[in-house]
Amino acid sequence: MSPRFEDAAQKLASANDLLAEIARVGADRARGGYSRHVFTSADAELREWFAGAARARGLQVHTDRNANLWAWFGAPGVDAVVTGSHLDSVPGGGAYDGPLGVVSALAAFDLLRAEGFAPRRPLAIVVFAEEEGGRFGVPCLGSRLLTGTLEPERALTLRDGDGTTFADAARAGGHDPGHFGRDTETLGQIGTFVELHVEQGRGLIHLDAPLAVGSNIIPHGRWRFTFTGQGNHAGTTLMDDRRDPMMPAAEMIGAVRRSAAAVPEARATVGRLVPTPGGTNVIASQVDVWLDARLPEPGSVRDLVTEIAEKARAAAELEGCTVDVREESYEGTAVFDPALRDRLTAMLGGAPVLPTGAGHDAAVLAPFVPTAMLYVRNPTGISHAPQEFAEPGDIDHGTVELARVLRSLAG
Ligand code: HGY
Ligand code: MN
Ligand code: MN
Repeated sequence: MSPRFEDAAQKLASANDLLAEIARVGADRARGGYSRHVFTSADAELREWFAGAARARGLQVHTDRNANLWAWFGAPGVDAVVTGSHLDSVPGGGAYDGPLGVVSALAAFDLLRAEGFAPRRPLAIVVFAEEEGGRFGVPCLGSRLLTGTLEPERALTLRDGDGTTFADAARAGGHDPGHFGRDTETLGQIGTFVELHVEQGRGLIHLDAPLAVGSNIIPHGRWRFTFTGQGNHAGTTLMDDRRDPMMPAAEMIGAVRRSAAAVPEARATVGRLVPTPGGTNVIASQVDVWLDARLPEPGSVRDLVTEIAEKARAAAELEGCTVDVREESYEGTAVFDPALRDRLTAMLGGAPVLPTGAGHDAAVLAPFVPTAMLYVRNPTGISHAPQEFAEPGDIDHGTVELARVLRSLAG
C-alpha cells in the first residue's frame, strides 16, 4: 500500500464518513434496514446527496438518458476509466450493497486529488439506476437500458406493486422516459469499468483476506409464476368447492427447495409472494410467486426452472387453477476481463479471486467493455438483510486499493 495514500486517507472524508452522511436516508422502520427504491423520495434524496458530494469535489455531474448519474473527475471523454455502483436497495436491505461502491469511489477520487493526480484517461463515477429491481421486478434497469440489453418498450411498461409504470415513476422523478434506451454515446465513453462491492457471501471470511478480485458471475434470472383460481369468501366456501391459487403456490415453494437441493451448486428462492387481493378472510383469486434461480454452468438454470414449472402446473391442475410462467429477467455467465483481473490481482499483492452468485451492473457491462470487480470482506457473510456489514478498516483499505487501481488504469 502506498504510504502517500495512507497519509492522505487520514486527512480526508473517508468512505465511512460518507456512509454516515446517508445513514438515515431510506431507513425502513417497518422492515428494518433500508428500502431505497428507484424514483422514490429516498432515491431522490440519495441522488441529490451524490450530486452535491460530487460537485463539492469539483466533479462534473450529469444524468444520462437512462437516469444513471455520472460524476467526472475532469472533462468527460471516451476510453474513460469508470467506477461506481448503485444506491438503490432491496426491501429492508443492508447499508453497503451498492452504496459502498459509490462512497469508496468518491473517497478514492479525494485521495487521487490530494495526490495531485492528473489522469491521462477520463475518469468518472457512475451511479446506476434500479440495480436491485426492488420496485419494478427487473434488475439492473439503468445498465440494461444503457447497453440496449433491455428494450425500453418493455422497461417503460413494468409496474410496481401499486400499479405505477416505470415510465410514470420516471416522469415523476424528473426524467424523460422518451429518452430511455440504448445510449451508444455514453456506452462509447466507458473504456474500463471497475465496481467495488461488499462481498455477499463468506469467501473472504474463509480466506481471512480483506479484499478480492471478481472472476465471474453465475447465470441467474427471475421468473414470475401467476396462479389463477377463484376469489371467494373464506367463511362460506366449503373446502371441496375451492379453487384456491394459494395451494399450488405453496406446493411450488416446496418444489423449488427440493428441485434446487438436488442440483449441485443451484440456488433457488421464493422471496416474494403476492396474493390478490390479499385479505385474511378472502380466498385469493390470483397469486404471483417470484422465483429467483441461479446455477453455474455447465448446469442450466432454465432447465431447473422448467422442472419447477412442471411441478407447479401439476399442482395448479389438482386445485382447478391455472399457472402462467413468465421469464422476467435472465443474465448468462458474466466473465470479467481476464487481463484486467490479472492486472488487479497483481496490483493488490496477489488478492484472492472469487466467483459470485450475486448479480451486478458490472455483469451487464462485461460483454461490452473490459470490466472488473473488487469485493470487500463482509464479516457477517450476510447480505440483502440489515446484518450486512463491512469493518471500517476494510472499507478504508478497499478505498485505498480502489484509488491505486484507478491511478494505474487512468494514469
Ligand atoms: O440480486 C442480486 O444478485 C444483486 O445483489 N443485485
Ligand atoms: Mn443486491
Ligand atoms: Mn449491489
